[in-house]
Amino acid sequence: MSEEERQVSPADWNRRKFMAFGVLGLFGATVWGVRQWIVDSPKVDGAFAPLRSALEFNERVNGTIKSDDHSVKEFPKELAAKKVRVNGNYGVDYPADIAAWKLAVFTGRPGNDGQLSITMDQLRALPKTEIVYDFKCIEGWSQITHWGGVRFKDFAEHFLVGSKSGAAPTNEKPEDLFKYMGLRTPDGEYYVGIDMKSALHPQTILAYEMNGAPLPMNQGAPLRLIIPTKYGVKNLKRIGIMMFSDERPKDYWHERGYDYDCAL
Ligand SMILES: Nc1nc2c(c(=O)[nH]1)N[C@H]1C(S)=C(S)[C@@H](COP(=O)(O)O)O[C@H]1N2
Ligand SMILES: [Mo]
Repeated sequence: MSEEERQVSPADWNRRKFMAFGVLGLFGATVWGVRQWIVDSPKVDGAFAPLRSALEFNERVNGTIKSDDHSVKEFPKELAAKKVRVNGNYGVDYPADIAAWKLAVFTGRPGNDGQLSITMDQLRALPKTEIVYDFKCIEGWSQITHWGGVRFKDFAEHFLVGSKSGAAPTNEKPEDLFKYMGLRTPDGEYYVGIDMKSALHPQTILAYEMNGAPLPMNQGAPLRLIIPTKYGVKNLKRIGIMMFSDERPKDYWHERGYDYDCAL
C-alpha cells in the first residue's frame, strides 16, 4: 500500500470514485450533446450547419492568408510515376470518341454568340507546357505525376478575351471577365467549379498528355484539368463543357459536403 492509500478511509475512496465517475459522465454527456447538436442541425450544401460554418470560416481564412501566386513544388521528370493511380470514374467509365470530340465553351461574351466549339487540333496549336508535381487526393494519397497540355491562362487569353466581332477592347484581361469557371464531363456526371484566380494560376493546365503520351481514357482522354494548387477532386477528367460566371457553378463534391475551394 502506498503512503496515500494508507491514510484514505474506505468512505473517502467511495467519494473519490463517485467524483471521478461524475466528471467522466459529465464529459461524456457534453461530447454527446455537441454531437447531437451537430446531427440535429439542418444541412447546408450537404454538410450539417455547424460543420458548414467551420468550412466557410476555413474558406475565408484560406482566401485571406494564402497569396494568389503560391506555387506548388515541381520535380524532375524521372521522379514521375510510370503506373499512375486511377481514382474516381464518374463520367469517364466509357470510351470517348476522340476524333469527334469538341470542347463546348459557353463564354458569355458578345460577338461569338457566347459559344465556342474547340477541337483538339486548335488546342494543340497553342504553346505546350509540362508539369511534374505531387498530385494530392483529399482521401490521403499523393503521387508525383507528369502532365502536358496548354496553360489555362494561354487558353483564356486566346479564346476568351475580346470577341470575334472585335467589339471588346483589346486590353481586356481574363481575370477581369468572370469570377468562376465551371467544368463538366460530356455526360454531366461529374462537375466542378473553380475560382478564376486559381484557374489562371500559371501552373493550371488543360492537359492532353500524361508521361509524354496521349491521356489514357480513364485518366480523362482527350482533355482534363490539372490544377496543382487544389486537391484531386477539382482536377476534372474528360472536359466536355466549360462555362464562365460570376456565381459559383455547381460542384459535385461541394453538394456532398466538401469545402468548395479544396485548396491545398
Ligand atoms: N470525370 C471525373 N474526374 C475526376 C474524378 C471523377 O470521378 N470523374 N475524380 C476526381 C478525384 S477525387 C481525383 S483524386 C482525381 C484522380 O485522378 P486520376 O484518376 O488521374 O489519378 O480525378 C478527379 N477528377
Ligand atoms: Mo480524390
